Amino acid sequence: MKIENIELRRVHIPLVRPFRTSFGTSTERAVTIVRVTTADAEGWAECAADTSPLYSSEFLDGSDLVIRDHLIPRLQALGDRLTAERVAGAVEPVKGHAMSKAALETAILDAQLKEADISFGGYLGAVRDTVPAGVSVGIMDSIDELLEAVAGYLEEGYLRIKLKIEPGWDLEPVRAVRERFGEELLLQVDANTAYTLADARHLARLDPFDLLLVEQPLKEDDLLGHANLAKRIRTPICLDESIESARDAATAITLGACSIINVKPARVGGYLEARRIHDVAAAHGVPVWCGGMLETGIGRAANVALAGLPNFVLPGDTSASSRYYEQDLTAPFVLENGHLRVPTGPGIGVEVLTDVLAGVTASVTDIRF
Ligand code: OSB
Ligand code: MG
Repeated sequence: MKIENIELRRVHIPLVRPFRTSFGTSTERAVTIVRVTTADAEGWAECAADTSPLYSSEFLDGSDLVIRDHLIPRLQALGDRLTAERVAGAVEPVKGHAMSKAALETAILDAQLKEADISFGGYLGAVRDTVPAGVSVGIMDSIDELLEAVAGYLEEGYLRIKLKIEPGWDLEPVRAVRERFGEELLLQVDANTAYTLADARHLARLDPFDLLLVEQPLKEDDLLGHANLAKRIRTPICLDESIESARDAATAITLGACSIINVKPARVGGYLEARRIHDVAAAHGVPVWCGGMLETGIGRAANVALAGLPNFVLPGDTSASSRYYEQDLTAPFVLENGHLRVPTGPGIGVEVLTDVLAGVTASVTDIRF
């Protein structure tokens, strides 16, 4: 495949409401949109890195530099042998920077699939036309505010609620949501590494609320801690930040550090590694679900396709566009009976609204290939 140009475009899009996690509060999504141009196609992707390195060590300004100065030159060195499948190998000598690598690989894959007239879902092996949607609900100022937000999401049809938790905002919000919305509600929590093993007894107090899972309670590098915690609480442990590769997934599962995995293509370097994690987990009988990084429609389209694979058996954080943005960068993803439709067109299967994109663009860097 012959690439002519790669455009890196920084955009800022306001969130419909602030999103607070144990590591910080976002009121807008800053994102780098990657556009790969070939003779016959245009490929799109977004870099999920945040402006500050709080979720992981990656951050957006660093990511732009890594893409420009360290990743793209390695792809240029491949010459005509460049394919999406060869991207990960070519950039492997660069340590870390999974989100930057994922953005490049995904944009190239999108262009490649468009040239071949194949959809992401078809390429990855999706077996569903629609995927069940959950929603990730941020930490709020009060329980009343939380209950009102959850009620609104349930009214819209979301099939599963995930509450962000941290020390001081855990048992009470979970109890309140469980009491108000009943035991049938699919409910889970995400701590984003906010606890330590010393909190095991406290976390065990979540057990009576029959949560689907607790996501990433401990530090990302504390697999043994998670394995230990798993023996001391009944709520299944799901890992997010800890799992950066299929090898990590195999290690974590073997150690007993998790019994469920949140698969985020951005966190693991792209959709090819994400699919390998899906496969490793399936081989171990470990269910997975598709996480998110507040993606625009560009990233969401590919995530929804991934969530169509057979072992994505739990509803994902793949919410409708309106959960995040007043105006998305693509036609909005909308809930249909609590589900999102897997795009069927070539590549990511959605058109980028270039006028909208232009309106939210802060800067553009063109890299002739
Ligand atoms: O930990 O899953 C997370 C958003 C940004 C960074 C980390 C996380 C999240 C979410 C929201 O929980 C997922 C989404 O709706 O895209
Ligand atoms: Mg998470």
